[in-house]
Amino acid sequence: MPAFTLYSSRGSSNADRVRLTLAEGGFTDYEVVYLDLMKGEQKSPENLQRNPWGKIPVATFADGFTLYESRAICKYLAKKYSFPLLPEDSDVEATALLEQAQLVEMTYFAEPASKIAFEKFVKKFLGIPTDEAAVAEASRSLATFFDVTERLLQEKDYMAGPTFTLVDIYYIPLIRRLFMCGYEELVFSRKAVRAWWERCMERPAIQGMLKADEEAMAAARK
Ligand SMILES: N[C@@H](CCC(=O)N[C@@H](CS)C(=O)NCC(=O)O)C(=O)O
Repeated sequence: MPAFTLYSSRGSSNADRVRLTLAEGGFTDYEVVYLDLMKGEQKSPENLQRNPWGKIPVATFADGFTLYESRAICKYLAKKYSFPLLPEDSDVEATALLEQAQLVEMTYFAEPASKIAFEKFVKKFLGIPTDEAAVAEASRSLATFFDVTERLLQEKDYMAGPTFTLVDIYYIPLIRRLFMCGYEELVFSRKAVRAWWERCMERPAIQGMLKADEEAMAAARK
């Protein structure tokens, strides 16, 4: 019996955050159950029981423990299975800096990035017109975010400090989604941000998972 079940949906950036964490931890003892978001399966009574907000990802464990919110799942898994993606609890300063970096990612990056992904990716897919004013505002916020990050990355190699952590993983799915929406220059026009991105993309586990996903998508299109 697998250690836990991950309720996911194909192509979900929030679920990919969890899958990347597991890939980095080299952990494969889990099963994935895909819900069809277009059919509204995330709002089924069974999924609302798992996650009252009616979303994925959700992780359920054999003992009944259930967790939703992708970043909470990532952190729990990293702690439970000792993935080397977090500072030691005894290092209170490094732990506080990780917390700070996590809040920065959620507040100043994920908010506008999700807005753009929704307007330019999800709405396009659903055939709904894009709110260009919302996109323009989110683009300005993201440019400011990457300008500040460019300065911060002069002093450190990764988002929370000198080593690769969960926070770096948190960025990857939404940055890839921004690339799909034509926003590559946000990363590639900034030297230190670009170097950080390349460091992340060179990691074998991340490379392996993303390559396998691309191959699976290409095979599904055939
Ligand atoms: N903050 C949540 C966001 C979860 C989320 O929005 N998931 C999307 C899929 S990527 C979803 O379930 N959307 C369907 C819906 O909102 O009905 C997390 O990080 O897990």
